[in-house]
Amino acid sequence: MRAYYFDNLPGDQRLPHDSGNSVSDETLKSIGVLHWHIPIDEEGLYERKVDEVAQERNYKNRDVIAISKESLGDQLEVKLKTFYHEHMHEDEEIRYIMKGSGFFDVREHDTESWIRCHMGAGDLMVLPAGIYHRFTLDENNAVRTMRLFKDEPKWIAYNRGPETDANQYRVDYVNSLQTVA
Ligand code: KMT
Ligand code: NI
Repeated sequence: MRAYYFDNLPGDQRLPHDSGNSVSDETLKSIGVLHWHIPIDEEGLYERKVDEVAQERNYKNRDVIAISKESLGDQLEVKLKTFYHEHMHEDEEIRYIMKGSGFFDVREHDTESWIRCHMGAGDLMVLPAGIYHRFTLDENNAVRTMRLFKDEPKWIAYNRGPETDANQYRVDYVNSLQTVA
């Protein structure tokens, strides 16, 4: 996974938009974003390693979704619009890329900059509850992702606005950042 500051220039969301400024794991960690790489191997050893992370972090449920023209047809563009709208969840967002690739953009709270994370097969990422983020496919235009959840899945995406700024999960997230600084 490579992380860098988004360039904020106009152009298709699927393009890299790479400003050339890389973002370190330390910076990602400071905003609560964690990631691992568990290669997808033919013997299926990755499944056990994903199970280990899931067990350690108490993720009890999971599913696999495909985001592609093939699987979603005309709904692909609709779905992509929703995913690319800046939002938050009241639970961690855990994604393990099994095939294809895509971009997770996360908001750096201090600077309001977008950090773009390019995720490919084998990349596993955890976004904390309350972080503002968005997702898009890249130019390969297809991804197969495992979604992991603690207990029952909380599907709701809250689009950013005055209400989400006051959401308790958002407030807790912002407070967690201030204790580090
Ligand atoms: C989300 O909530 O942002 C998503 O689930 C994005 C799609 S998962 C590749
Ligand atoms: Ni999300």
